[in-house]
Amino acid sequence: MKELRTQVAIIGAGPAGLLLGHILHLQGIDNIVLERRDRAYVEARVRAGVIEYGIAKFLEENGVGERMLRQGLRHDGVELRFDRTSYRIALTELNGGKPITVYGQQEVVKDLIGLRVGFEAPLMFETEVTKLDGLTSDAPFIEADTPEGKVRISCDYIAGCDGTFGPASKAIPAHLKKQFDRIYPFSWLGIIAEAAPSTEELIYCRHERGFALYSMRSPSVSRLYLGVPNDEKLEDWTDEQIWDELDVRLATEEIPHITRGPILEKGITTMRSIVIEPMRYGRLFLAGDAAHIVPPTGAKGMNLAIGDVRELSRALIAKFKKNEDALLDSYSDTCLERVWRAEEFSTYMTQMLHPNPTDDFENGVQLARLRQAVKSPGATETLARNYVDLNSL
Ligand code: RFL
Ligand code: PHB
Repeated sequence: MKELRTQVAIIGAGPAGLLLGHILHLQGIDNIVLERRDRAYVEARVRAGVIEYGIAKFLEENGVGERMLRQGLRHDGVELRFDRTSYRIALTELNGGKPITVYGQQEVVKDLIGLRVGFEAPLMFETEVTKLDGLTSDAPFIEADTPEGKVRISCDYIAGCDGTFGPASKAIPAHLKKQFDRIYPFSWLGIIAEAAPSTEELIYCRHERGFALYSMRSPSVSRLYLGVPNDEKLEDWTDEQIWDELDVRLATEEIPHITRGPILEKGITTMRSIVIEPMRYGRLFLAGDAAHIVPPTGAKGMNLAIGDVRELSRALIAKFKKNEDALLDSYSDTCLERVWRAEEFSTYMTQMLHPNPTDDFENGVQLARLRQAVKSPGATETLARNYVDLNSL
């Protein structure tokens, strides 16, 4: 078996793993990023779209903002729509001038991979980590399958940035780990279409037939979602049926029909919440989806992942540069406070926007919450602050 040595072994080349690797590299801390998929797959994976204010600033500070600043869309508000009426939440105005940025996660990933390849820093694709060991010793290691055969990497620390299904969180012994779970009875059917958005700002819509979200990626590309029951099959929807349903749920006098165009991608995402505690076991640190999942209604998943990396990079830099352990020791608690806050906000947004076909009491409560969100200045401000900058509050 081939043997390698590094200071930090990073599992996963999603936004969390790539950004952590990039920041450590800038500080001269050796690291290897291992990714089980190939580069084309990772760069094409369509996911998040909304970047919080403080998270966008953090990307800029670390030299990852150049294309985001040029091509990302600055948004100053979002719309909540229910009872066939639209209400604008003035995000920037309610946040001391802070906007959000709409910029696709796969673009962030492409930018990070471009930087890493440019620096010739180690990034191994098609390399699946199969074992993590020695986590409570001072000589942890991982083993991985690469296209050239097995490799063993010994290191000082391991960063588990390997998403929901990766091996890192499973390496924490069951009796030392708690997992908090919630699965929702609905999913999102999402499309990306080559169609000019009919709206300038995102629209979160509660319609009695189900949730709908109007988002976008550029002046010529729309990103749209429909809330559907969990047993819904993608094959049961023709493109025309998807557009028709979006029209029904999102139509208003101003936008009677959504601009249609060729659908480039479609998929179904189940809605779930997960928190794993703690986010550290010995020399293993979890970051991003490896430690927590939020339903996408609050647009928090990638932001939380980057928030974790902000903490973890600081902690590792303090350890390697000044031999200080304090930030590593507080990492899990510091992150979990922010994570639970994001879970709360994502639950709030999810619950009030997805009508319940079998419970009209629940529907009454949802509408009361939505009315409060748009009519009570305190509630509107809280929503705006959480939406724009939760990870930096
Ligand atoms: P990722 O992106 O899942 O990356 C983990 C990587 O680890 C690799 N991996 C392994 N590599 C080597 N060996 C192994 N054994 C491995 N096992 C796994 C995987 O191949 C993968 O490349 O996790 P990361 O970096 O923590 O990033 C998290 C985000 O991807 C996620 O939270 C967001 O996409 C969530 N999300 C949203 N977040 C936002 O902040 N704003 C949004 O607007 C937003 N919208 C969304 C979303 C997620 C969605 N889906 C599809 C779940 C909308 C949707 C529809
Ligand atoms: C997206 O643009 O993909 C998007 C936007 C807002 C969300 C979730 C996804 O809450």
